[in-house]
Amino acid sequence: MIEQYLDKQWTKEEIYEVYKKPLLELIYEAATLHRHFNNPSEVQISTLLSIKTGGCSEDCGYCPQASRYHTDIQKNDLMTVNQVKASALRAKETGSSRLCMGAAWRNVKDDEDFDQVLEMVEAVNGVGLEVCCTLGMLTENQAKKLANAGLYAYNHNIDTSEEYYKEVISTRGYEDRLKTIDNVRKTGVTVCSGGIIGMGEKWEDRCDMLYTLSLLDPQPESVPINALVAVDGTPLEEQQPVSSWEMIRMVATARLVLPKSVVRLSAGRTSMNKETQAMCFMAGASSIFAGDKLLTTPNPDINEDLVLFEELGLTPKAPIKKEKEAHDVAEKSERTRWTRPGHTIERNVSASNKAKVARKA
Ligand code: SAM
Ligand code: DTB
Ligand code: SF4
Repeated sequence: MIEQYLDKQWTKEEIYEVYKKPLLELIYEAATLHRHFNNPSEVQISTLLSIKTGGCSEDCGYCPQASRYHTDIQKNDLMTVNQVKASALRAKETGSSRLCMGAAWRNVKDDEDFDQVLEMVEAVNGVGLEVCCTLGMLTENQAKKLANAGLYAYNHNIDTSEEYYKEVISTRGYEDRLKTIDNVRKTGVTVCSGGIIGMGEKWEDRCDMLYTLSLLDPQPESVPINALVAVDGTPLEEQQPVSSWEMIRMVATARLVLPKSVVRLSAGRTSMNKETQAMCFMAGASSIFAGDKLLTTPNPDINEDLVLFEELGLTPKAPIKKEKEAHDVAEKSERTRWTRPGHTIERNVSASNKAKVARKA
């Protein structure tokens, strides 16, 4: 059974067939394959830290941090290196092996803020955690600088299928996402890329997203599967939550299509009961984001998660040791032209207009 999933070049149709399998059969196959590469009792814990919150120029329809929408978040400038270090120490104490630092930026700029992020990467490395960043689009030089500072992983989600992406975001293109992933790949930094379900996409879009990830060579080391957190004020505020079965099905399909990747059960866990999460672990999820906050939205309390681990006989996975690699960085920063498709997405425009009215009131 396992052989058919190893070193496979997928077609979209084959992924559709996997996604549509009877659920229990799908879970059984995913669980079997999962055991081939992983210790099923170990689940990796990552802590998210929003190092710069809100005020973002982009129009991502799911995101509470886009300044054009009226959402109830606390904006914050870039944190200090000491604040980050203190958070890293706390994360380590509660069993995290990775700290993922997120910034509400469209792309990284070659400025003092980026220099400060490089210092943060060094500081978190010093604490003994795997360091991950998600800072938006990145040039090859910037990726190399992060690698030299000791970055372990870079998170850059493709979010959905190329086709449905155009229904969610107009201020950047799908190709920019792929280009950034490629820039990260040119360094020794591992790639974390996945997406969100529950944004109004068809089930085929979810499979097409997995198809795009399967074409990356090598495939991403980790693949976060987020369930949309529908935040008031965002264009997607009225989306109905995905069902438990859809989440389990998506995790199991990701497990089978990307056999060597770590599948991360990401945003949306506050709406999932313990049994759903247990089925996701069974179906091959082996990582979670822990801590009572994701970037801006709630997440289960760490103590609740540790109780769940105890109940299920799971243990947190230790960090992977990685040496810093030396990469030559070109003297002059390259001129990368990121795209800005700028097409009209009605629900994004309508949410921005509502925000303008709310601001005036
Ligand atoms: N600004 C950077 C970027 O967009 O690449 C990094 C931070 S961004 C918030 C990281 C990822 O979080 C997004 O690509 C998206 O997949 C996920 N995300 C954002 N808002 C979400 C929401 N409401 N529900 C689920 N996932 C979300
Ligand atoms: C990912 O795939 N999910 C995380 C992380 N990568 C950066 C972010 C989830 C954000 C959920 C909405 C919020 O808290 O703002
Ligand atoms: Fe900005 Fe990232 Fe949110 Fe898009 S997902 S609005 S780029 S913070």
